[in-house]
Amino acid sequence: MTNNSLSLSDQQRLELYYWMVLTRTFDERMLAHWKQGKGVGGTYSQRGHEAISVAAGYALGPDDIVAPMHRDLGCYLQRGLAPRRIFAQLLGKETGVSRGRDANLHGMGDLEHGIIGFISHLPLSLPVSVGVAMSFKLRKEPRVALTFVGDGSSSTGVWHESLNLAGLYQAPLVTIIENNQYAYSTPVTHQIPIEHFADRAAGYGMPGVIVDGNDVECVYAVVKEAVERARNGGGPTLIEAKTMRMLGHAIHDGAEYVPAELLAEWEKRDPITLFEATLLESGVTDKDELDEIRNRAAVEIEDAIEFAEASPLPKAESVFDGVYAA
Ligand SMILES: Cc1ncc(C[n+]2csc(CCOP(=O)(O)OP(=O)(O)O)c2C)c(N)n1
Ligand SMILES: [Mg+2]
Repeated sequence: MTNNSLSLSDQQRLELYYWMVLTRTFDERMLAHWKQGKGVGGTYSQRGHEAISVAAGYALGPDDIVAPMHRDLGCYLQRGLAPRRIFAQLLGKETGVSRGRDANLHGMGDLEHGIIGFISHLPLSLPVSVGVAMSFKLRKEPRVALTFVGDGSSSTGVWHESLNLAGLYQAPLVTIIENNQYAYSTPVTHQIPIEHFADRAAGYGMPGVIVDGNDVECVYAVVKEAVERARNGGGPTLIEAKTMRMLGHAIHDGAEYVPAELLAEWEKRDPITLFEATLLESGVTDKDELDEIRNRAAVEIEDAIEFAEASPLPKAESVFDGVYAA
């Protein structure tokens, strides 16, 4: 595992903490909402993925483009999508990101924030991101495309074809495999004949880096280094961030197939708890300030829920708005 030296200021570390807590709070309130029968679309918990999605977004420059997936709520938030718009999206409201066309993270993108809408058919955000990266290269723009895939989606043919092209053309691309040990009910040990997904990178002529996906500062350092290499003409990087999916595939899935001991082991390595300990031990902050940040996040998410609930559904006559081919 890579353990790069830290290059973040105390202020930046507190910002990372805020985004992680905001993501966790959103996630917990979203699950509670669905358990009360008030949810609409599919609901994928991000629990355990906060360090990866927040730190990766944080490592990008303002003009870079990111294509998050269904475990990357932290990246959407960190890149500037307001919690109000995301909660409204999940309730299928007119004020949601896709204006009520989908009550899901699927399709949730906003190019004003440099976010490509999530393509549900996994891992189709990857070939699109390779294309975006190649457009930057051909136009000689110092910009980078970053995308995420799950461990399971990285075993499809299109994943391999895309990485091959990215390596061949030296695309300014950073792609992160969020290895959360499961693809729905299939454990990684039943999926690939090698131990590390990152070892596949050699076959595509790019560096493959393994990082502890529950250590936000390590994720930041590794992604930042890859982003700057890509920006400076050094080509693509494959990063494997090891973590654990702490709940089922989606809210309907109780994940009884995941051994309780495995979850208990990973629970001890919760990314937010770990980071809190680091922040306190290194004297960056104190308990009062962490409480204040958590309260701020809670207020923001309650506001988002109130806003989303009070928002209207889209009007039936608007159904063809935005449809440009028939
Ligand atoms: C081509 C395709 N097949 C099946 C699905 C249904 N599906 C959505 S997520 C998922 C599991 C993906 O596992 P992984 O890539 O490990 O991501 P994780 O959910 O664990 O983050 C499946 C089978 C899909 N979206 N696209
Ligand atoms: Mg997975």
